[in-house]
Amino acid sequence: MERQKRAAAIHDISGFGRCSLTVALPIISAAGIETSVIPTAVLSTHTGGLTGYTYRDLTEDLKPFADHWKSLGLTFDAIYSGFLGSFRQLDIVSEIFDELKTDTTLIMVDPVMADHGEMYRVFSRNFVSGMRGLCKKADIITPNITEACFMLDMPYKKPPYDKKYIEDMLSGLLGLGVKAAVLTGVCFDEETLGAACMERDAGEAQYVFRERVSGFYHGTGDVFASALLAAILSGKPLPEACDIAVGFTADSIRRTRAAGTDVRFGVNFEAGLFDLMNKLK
Ligand code: PXL
Repeated sequence: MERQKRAAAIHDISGFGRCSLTVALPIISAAGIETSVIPTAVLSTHTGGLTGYTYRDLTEDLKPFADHWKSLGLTFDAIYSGFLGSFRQLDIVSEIFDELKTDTTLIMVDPVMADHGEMYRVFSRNFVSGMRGLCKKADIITPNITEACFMLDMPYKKPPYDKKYIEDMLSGLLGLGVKAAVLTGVCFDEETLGAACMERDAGEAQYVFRERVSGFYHGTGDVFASALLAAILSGKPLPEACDIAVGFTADSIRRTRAAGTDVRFGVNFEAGLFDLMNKLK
């Protein structure tokens, strides 16, 4: 039997609202990958449109978590970071990458901090340069268009986009030193939405689209990135992994829209896990 892969996910736990660890853990685990977690903060809900949430910052716990794992000799096939609970965590997570990675560990950074042209309320603009630094340590990064614009100092434009804008952005992201960049929220028309990826060694951009569903559904970036990592660790080449992740995310959004669920409650990815498992076999 093949050795079971092991990933570490470094995100917050938002108790309600399907994002970060409540998404990453089930999706990566469903792919048969052992998934360990380092929680960056514990909130009652995410911060996107819900108010009155509790917020327990776990900055002081991150390094002791990693030190303990190191003392146990644990190794990881991937370390995947997402929403960080404080500015200081940018440096701490960077140190954790150095501490826990081996020659074969894939480092994936989702630079969660902004969307639709604006920073998330909990982050200030000085978070951007720190996140750019963290991205430089990654093998693969998965920003949305807003995050990519902020990190590259490019002007944010409203969709639809043209190829030059997207490919300049992908080249700029590769210029940070990563092996691969995956850009989410890519669209060239009103009907479709998807992702674009570029690998340092392949050069050409690859695109994946699905039919667009109207509305801004919360947590879809985390659903996408988690499915992408699950597919990569299952041995899929990056363009195929992107296709699987875009399909999984689009299906989750479609289901949620059909049910009339509040967009802040996250998407029904749960009903798609069986399908995802079959695709990853
Ligand atoms: O889905 C990104 C995310 C993760 N975690 C928290 C968030 C957000 C986006 O708003 O607020 C706590």
